[in-house]
Amino acid sequence: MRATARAVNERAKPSATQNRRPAKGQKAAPKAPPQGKNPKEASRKPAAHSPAPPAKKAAAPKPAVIEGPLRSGTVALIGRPNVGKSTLLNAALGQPLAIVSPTPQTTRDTLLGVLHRGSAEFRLLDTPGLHKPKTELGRVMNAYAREAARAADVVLFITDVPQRGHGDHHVIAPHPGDLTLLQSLKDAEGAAPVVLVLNKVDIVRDKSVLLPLIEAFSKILPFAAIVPISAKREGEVERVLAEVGPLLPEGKWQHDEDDLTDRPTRYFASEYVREQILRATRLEVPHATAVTVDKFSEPERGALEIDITIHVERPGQKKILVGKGGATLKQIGMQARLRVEEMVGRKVILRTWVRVTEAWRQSRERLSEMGYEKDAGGDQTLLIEADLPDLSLPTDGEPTGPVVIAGDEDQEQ
Ligand SMILES: Nc1nc2c(ncn2[C@@H]2O[C@H](COP(=O)(O)OP(=O)(O)OP(=O)(O)O)[C@@H](O)[C@H]2O)c(=O)[nH]1
Ligand SMILES: [Mg+2]
Repeated sequence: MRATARAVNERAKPSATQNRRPAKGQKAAPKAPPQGKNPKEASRKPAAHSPAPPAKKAAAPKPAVIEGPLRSGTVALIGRPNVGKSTLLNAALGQPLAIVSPTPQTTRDTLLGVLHRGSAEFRLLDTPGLHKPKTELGRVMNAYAREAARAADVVLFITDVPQRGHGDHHVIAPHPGDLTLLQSLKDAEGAAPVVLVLNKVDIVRDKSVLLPLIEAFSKILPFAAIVPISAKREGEVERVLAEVGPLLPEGKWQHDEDDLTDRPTRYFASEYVREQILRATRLEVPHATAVTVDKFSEPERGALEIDITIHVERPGQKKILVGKGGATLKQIGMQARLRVEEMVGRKVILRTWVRVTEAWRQSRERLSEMGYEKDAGGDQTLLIEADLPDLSLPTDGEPTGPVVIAGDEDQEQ
């Protein structure tokens, strides 16, 4: 029996109420459908937050229909930084729970998102992008991802479709980092089935590159399925869920249909401040920033009060964050407050301070104080940190696993 998502996320145990979808106008959600009931109806959850509309609306596929016995399992979203793991999680949940940005290493720890489709309960675990770490923080982030992969019932390996060949290679080929990561998945004993998601197909002009790429990937590992999608196009994630659902172990659901995550509101308050910092600043500033919650008070009535410290490593970074006359910090605080208010459906008072905490990314002690614990150690041999190997591709072996081709490939954004 594998570890559950709750066990993976034990660092932040939620209260019973925090475990519920923290949304405005929350209604008692329908319970798990008895077997045989129309799974389409059962699977339609009202989204509390609407996802951002896609740049160009594609014909939305129907929600994935998973029939048969009740299933429930953990699905680890694994991959290099910036490939779209958090975007995929949000698309599946139908709301922007996880923070997303064009800056690699946006996600710093695991985030559970629960959803149900027909008879299947998916416990999706977003993880930090696996990378070659330069800091202790990077090592902790990798450990989270490795542990999530080790404990998962299904691994969703996500990659983005490269725009160009790597290095001297002019042909489009799997990213060298993917080769390393997939090889370690292959070497792991008793490993979970792996579904490959080729994300960002919307930015590929010449769709004819997709088939050779799929073929190259399928020689690396016997994937249960390979699904090219654009996580940004409405509904395309449903094809991924349709492939993953039947791979989940049979068993009773562990969550109600209205459960969304096991992280408490204070976690999202700090994440949404970090999200605004990612939007407002560039280069090393977002990477050198950590956000901690000093005070979180949730009175019966009135506003929720949150005091937040933003840690940076150098006085120059503090200056950038605060901005002229405090304008940048004010904007960050205001936008983050609106985001938390939308989530909790009540007024929020959010106060922010900026503090220089030198070299916090290299200090185990500081990281632990900030909630980044390397307790997720697990099997260190699985998914070793992604050293970039040479570009030689395995040439033997036949393609394996079903290949699901995007239905509307001709639609460009
Ligand atoms: N064009 C396009 N962009 C995408 C797609 N999916 C994600 N992105 C963009 O890619 C960037 C990275 O997305 P994230 O979801 O933050 O990626 P991630 O894998 O979670 O990144 P880390 O948390 O850093 O590991 C963001 O700017 C997204 O908007 C897609 O299907 N198409
Ligand atoms: Mg992410």
